[in-house]
Amino acid sequence: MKMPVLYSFPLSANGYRARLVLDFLGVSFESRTIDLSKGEHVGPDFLKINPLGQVPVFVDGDLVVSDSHAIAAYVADRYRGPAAEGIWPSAPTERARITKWMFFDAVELHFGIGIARNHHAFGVASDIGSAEKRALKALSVIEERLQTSDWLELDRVTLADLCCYPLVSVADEAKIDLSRYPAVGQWVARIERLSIPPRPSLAAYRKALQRATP
Ligand SMILES: N[C@@H](CCC(=O)N[C@@H](CS)C(=O)NCC(=O)O)C(=O)O
Repeated sequence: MKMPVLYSFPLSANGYRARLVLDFLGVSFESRTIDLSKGEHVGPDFLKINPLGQVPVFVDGDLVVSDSHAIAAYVADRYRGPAAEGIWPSAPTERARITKWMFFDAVELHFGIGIARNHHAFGVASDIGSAEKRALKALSVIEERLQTSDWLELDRVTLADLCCYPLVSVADEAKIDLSRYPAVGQWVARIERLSIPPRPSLAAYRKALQRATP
């Protein structure tokens, strides 16, 4: 059977989300880099895979899944076992509680922290005031939730946490100070104690590029 392929870019928080879930579940996959800085995401070959020109994309046989949240849900259904049941339980009520946070990430954290990070770290022009306002509001909601619970839903780590963590983890690159959100900081540390790949980091990426340049 052919190994599934994840198309991604090391600095992409969305790509990281897909990789995080795949690694958490111990799924073997081939990793292919689409270099956004070189415009490979809008090249004809990649546009055939995702006409939106975005990473990540997960290709499993004939199936092509774009969007990190869709990939997370798919792999947790496809590679069923105790770990997948833990992070993505079958009960509709539990799924609804988790899905709510996956959409919260895709909308509130993306248009808040994600846009602010693109602005500050990658120089993408945007309405930074409105992105920052949205980011702070979303972090306040997470902070309030985590004041009475270790995890966003249920009594353990789930896709709710694994999907919201990537953008929260790069808040520094969005020039957002997490020290104002102590419960969020403790939750980040709790997730980082799990066996997960390191978060995307512009500084680490630049260092790696320097090392690779003769
Ligand atoms: N909702 C999508 C968003 C994907 C996305 O915005 N990917 C960015 C990289 S982090 C991208 O490919 N941007 C290139 C572009 O939109 O031109 C997801 O969760 O995967």
